[in-house]
Amino acid sequence: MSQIRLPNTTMTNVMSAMTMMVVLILMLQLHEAKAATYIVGDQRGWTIPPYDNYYKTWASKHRVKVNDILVFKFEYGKQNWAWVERHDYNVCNTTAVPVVASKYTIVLRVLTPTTFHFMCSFPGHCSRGQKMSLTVVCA
Ligand SMILES: [Cu+2]
Repeated sequence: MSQIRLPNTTMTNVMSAMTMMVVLILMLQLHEAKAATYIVGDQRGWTIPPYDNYYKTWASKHRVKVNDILVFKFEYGKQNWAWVERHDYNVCNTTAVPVVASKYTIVLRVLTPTTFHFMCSFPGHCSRGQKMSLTVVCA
């Protein structure tokens, strides 16, 4: 039986290279596992909530990070979704909102660690609590 004997230094290099690969793969998997998907409002989705602070409470219970995904689910024609400026959010100004979507589901991947302001721009919905300020933190 023949045996191939690697010099100790080469063996050490091979071993450390293998170890590094394993570490890199683990890091990639951890990174992948860190990205989470959230359904805003949970089973209730995006709608006029039962009480004013419903979405504020929801936002405070979730630590949304960069690269996470937010899903806004709502009934077409009954709600919509708008990404607005803070002052419009604060006073529920439903005119001149910059982004409005009226599809059934909005899926967003948040890429910036900042505070977002969302609302429904249907008259009266924002003032009844269908609004959410969400601070996204670094991954
Ligand atoms: Cu609405």
